[in-house]
Amino acid sequence: MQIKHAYTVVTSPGRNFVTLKIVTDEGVYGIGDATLNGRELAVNAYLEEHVIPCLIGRDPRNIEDIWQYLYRGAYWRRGPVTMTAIAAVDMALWDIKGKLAGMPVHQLLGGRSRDGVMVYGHANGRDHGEAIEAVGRYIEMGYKAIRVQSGVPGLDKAYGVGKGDLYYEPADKGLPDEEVWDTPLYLRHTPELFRKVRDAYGYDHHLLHDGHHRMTPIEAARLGRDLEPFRLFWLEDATPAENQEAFRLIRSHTTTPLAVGEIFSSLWDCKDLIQNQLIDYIRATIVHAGGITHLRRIADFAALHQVRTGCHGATDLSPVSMAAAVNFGLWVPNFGIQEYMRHTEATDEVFPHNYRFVNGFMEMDEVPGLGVDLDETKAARYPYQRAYLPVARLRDGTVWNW
Ligand code: EZ4
Ligand code: CO
Repeated sequence: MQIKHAYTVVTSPGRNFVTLKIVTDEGVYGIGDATLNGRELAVNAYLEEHVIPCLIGRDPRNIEDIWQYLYRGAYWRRGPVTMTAIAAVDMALWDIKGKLAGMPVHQLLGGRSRDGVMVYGHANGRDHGEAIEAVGRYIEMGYKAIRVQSGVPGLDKAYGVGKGDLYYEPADKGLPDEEVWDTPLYLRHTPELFRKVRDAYGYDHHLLHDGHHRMTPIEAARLGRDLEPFRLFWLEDATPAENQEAFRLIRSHTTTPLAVGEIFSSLWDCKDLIQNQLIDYIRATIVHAGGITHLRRIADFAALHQVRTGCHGATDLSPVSMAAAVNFGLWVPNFGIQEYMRHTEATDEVFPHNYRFVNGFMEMDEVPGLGVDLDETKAARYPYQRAYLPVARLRDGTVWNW
């Protein structure tokens, strides 16, 4: 069996997605997500110019060999563009293998460890009142776990506050927007937000929060402490993690569980965090960390250190990624939680899928492969539109972490 051809599809049903399709000489095909928010065309060119020509003629069943060929064989290792491209190939090959076997990918990985994967939704509002109301709507929808983000009085914009109710999308068309950020203001208002949410709804639901890299380690330590009475499921991206040592300081001050890793591209980004048990949840995800083949390695290493998975799953990860994540989450023994942001209806139509939200959990049937497809006719209706994530600056103009 050989890979006969492969190509990418760029589509923008509300936001940009890059999808790789690999077709075999026997007609079986697989798809993989290759979307890197704000840098979509870099991955597209990496695949078209440098990866696809090397795939033609290879045996698509040799997933591990192709992974090693693309990782070691490039000489230049790691990095988000490379690892997203490798992930797209890897996902498509697992999809093909599942279809050949007549089994879902979670069966190939080792079968089901659970019936469904717990997901968390995104309640947010321009102020505490709106955010608290939004939490109520997520509880009504059946969510067991809810991330809460609110605007901060005195700031025009804050991370995680959407324009509409259900479809949070951080990227904007055109060149990057710039937003002003003020950490002391945020630190003053955030514990109060969680006190009000607990007062309103009690302690029966898991609450999560994303600091989105804005704090220094000592600021994050303070927030973690201040949030302890409200029993968070996790505080995410408390501080940037290029320096993995930075988490030691946060860890030594607070028992609020810590999650990090949505921008990691390999095990090497989280090796120290995991082996020193500086975090509780690893958020590395299939599409940005080298596919199922590599995320499985990260998860197995994490399991040795009692760190559980909490994969990224924002709207910039396509339904192909979500289908892969649900398969992975059904299997992985040290599963923690899966992020889930609803895609627009147009996106769901371009990517018909089997996974579905049932009472706080994502479920899927025993369908061969990943259980997701790409409708290329519909995809062609939505041409690429340049879009970027915002850039943050402090009040004096200094560029900060968005
Ligand atoms: O900002 O996916 O936890 N989720 C997040 C996301 C990220 C976007 C960046 O592309 O932090 O909203
Ligand atoms: Co995040």
